[in-house]
Amino acid sequence: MSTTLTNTLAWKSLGKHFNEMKDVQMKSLFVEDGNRGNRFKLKENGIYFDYSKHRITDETLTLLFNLAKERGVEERGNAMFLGEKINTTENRAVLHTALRAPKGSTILVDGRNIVPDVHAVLDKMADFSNKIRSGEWKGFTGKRIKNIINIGIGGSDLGPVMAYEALKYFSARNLVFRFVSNVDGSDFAEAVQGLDADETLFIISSKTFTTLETMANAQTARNWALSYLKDPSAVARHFVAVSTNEKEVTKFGIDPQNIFGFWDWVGGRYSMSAAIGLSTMIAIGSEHYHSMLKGLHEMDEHFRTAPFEKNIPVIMGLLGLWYNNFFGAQTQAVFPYDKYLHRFPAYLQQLTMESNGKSVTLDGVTTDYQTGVVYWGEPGTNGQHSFYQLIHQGTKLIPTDFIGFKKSLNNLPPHQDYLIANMIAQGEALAFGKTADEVRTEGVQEQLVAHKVFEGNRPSSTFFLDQMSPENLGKLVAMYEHAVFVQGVIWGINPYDQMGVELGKVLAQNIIPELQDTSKAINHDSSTNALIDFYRK
Ligand code: G6Q
Repeated sequence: MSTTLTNTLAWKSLGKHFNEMKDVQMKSLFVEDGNRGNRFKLKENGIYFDYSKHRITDETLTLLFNLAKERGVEERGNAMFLGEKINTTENRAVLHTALRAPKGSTILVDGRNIVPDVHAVLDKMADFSNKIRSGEWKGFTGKRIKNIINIGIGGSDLGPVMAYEALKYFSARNLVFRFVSNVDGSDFAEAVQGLDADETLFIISSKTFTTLETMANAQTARNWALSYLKDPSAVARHFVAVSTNEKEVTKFGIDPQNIFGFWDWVGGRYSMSAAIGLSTMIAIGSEHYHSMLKGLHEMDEHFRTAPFEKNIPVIMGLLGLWYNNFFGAQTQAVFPYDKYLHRFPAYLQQLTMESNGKSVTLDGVTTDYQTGVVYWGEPGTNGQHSFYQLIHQGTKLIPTDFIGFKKSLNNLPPHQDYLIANMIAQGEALAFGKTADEVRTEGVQEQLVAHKVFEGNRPSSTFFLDQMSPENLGKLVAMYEHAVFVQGVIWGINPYDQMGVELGKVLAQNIIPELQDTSKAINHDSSTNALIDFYRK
């Protein structure tokens, strides 16, 4: 990349345009164009995407699209889909999109078509899932499996948890699913409460099979199971692994037949549609799982082929960048108005922040501009009764994504009307607020008027879908994945490595022996030394 981002023509034009836009009120934009709510919306791929409540005009969008062009978003996207090694710091292809490529398609990595490999694993997962769901798979004592515990962390946990919760409605209700991620022993202790080892299956999900937390939990699970089942050969009936490290998995005692593999071209946080989704498939069955893959693939195709003007992830990514880099917004809120999506914001935190939380470009230069924003959120309407106050009347600008469904999976009138009315009302209130005059006409005492004014002009997007389903979940996930990609390309950073996670891991390894052996000399800074000393005593 020869020109730095801030030297591009498009960036400079956006800077000038920002000066014209920074005080423009959305209210005026809606008055000037009575059709704005229809013009700034897309209905693509079963998603109604309303982006009219943003501080943008047609010119803003044109300039943002120019920026995307000048930074090579399309070319880089093609390179990703074709399996070029765009994760340059790790010299890897980035092909989570291949995980949902239809049977029969061709994607080459180092000259090998990887699509048949992907489908072989999917078939193996389906076979295993069917056996667990039907009771054909028996535990060591001959009982059927009733409990499934996924042990994994980060990308090997957040996707499976989120997807299980999101698709619980479609899950086999005779099976219990629990997830252990934290190295805090309480996580494991609580997960096995009330369960019998001879009815429990552990899925050890770890790409590397070396992660401290997962290995500690896997070992504890092994001890827990064997304290009841006694015979080490029971491990083969109660433990399976999802990993790329066959050697370490086998050492652990897991039958090589029961390893579900994936590849180095799938990043952890992009792996929920790889074999890391095994718990999801056991929960919802292979057919529903394939519907989820279909949804992911449809969004991949939309992103790959739609022109920028009609491309949901492109517009999302650009809007985020507009607020982050020009308005100085620090965070982005995501509020799903659907209880099943309650872990979606947590999932997105990793996807977005681990991907774009970088301050060095692909060329190794420190950026002179802001990159990844802080993602956060909770399901609506709960958030409305807590932190929404700050978004409405606080001093920070917080662009917000609302996600809702027309139909509830649980038809209990009038709940859905109440839920969706609230979602729509929040976007309206954020954009248009309430003026002092409007407050006065309500007869509010003069000394309280200022307190009851809502400034408005606070941006939001609304994503409206038909109903929560495996396919729609797939679409939502891929939509955010590609929006992250768009931003990463424009910022010129690598969304696919995570060097920042490494340092803490290394330092913890140094401190573990110092906690365990109190005679060891400690040579850290005075704060770290004192903390270690406090724990030792
Ligand atoms: C994700 C990260 C990270 C990773 C975990 C677990 O993109 O790389 O969250 O998923 O550290 O790693 P393992 O699957 O190797 O245990």
